[in-house]
Amino acid sequence: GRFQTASMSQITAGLDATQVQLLQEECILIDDNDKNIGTASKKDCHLLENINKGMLHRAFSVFLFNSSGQLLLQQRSDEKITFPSHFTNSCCSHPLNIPGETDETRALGVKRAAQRKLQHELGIPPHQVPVEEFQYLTRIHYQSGNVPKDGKWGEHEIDYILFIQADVDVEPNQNEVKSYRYVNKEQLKSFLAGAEKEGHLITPWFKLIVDNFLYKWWDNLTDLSIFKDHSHIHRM
Ligand code: DMA
Ligand code: MN
Repeated sequence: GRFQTASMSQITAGLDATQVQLLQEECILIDDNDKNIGTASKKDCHLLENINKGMLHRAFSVFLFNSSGQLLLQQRSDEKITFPSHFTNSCCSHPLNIPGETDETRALGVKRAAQRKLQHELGIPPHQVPVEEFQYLTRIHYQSGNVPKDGKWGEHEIDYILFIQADVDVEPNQNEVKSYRYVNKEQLKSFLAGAEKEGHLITPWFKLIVDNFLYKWWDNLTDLSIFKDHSHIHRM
């Protein structure tokens, strides 16, 4: 076939065993229009060798706000294979090729995956983030090599942006999450402005979303309907 199927344990030598296990997850392969065209392992989807040949998968990014309107930021664990130790939005991952998560009706598949990963990464009980409470804003198509640059791993996704406002109990899974904090707009702006000087790494997709969309959406948490765009995929 067109893509490499990675099987050599050499590729994952020295990486965290738990994170290597998760590379076996089955992601959803898509074309440029987000049409489901098959499946591939999380490992194959994130190898630059495949990405450089056009392999593209479906993903989501959750922005969780508490009832005071503060955004939950997470710092990825040092064990993550892609973008370790980076600060980013509340939770990101992929809908999997499993019953329920391939469902494209009202983006139900990605919403179910979001609920699953909020529990896995942050210990948030699913009943505190009901699937019907997620608001699907739009989709972003982007690509990035890993940081720190390892020449092996990267991202190439169409990313569903999901907002949810809920007061939740957070108990981080330390293999996934190094730290978390809630920030208001001013705190996020000063955190990002000082990040380079302070040595804080920020994920590329979070930067893109902040620079292009976040604040205008954040200003309208109580009525996001006019911002929802389910037809256009933003190429970034
Ligand atoms: C992948 O997130 C999704 C985006 C939008 C970058 P991730 O690397 O946190 O996925 P996972 O938690 O499944 O490793
Ligand atoms: Mn991905």
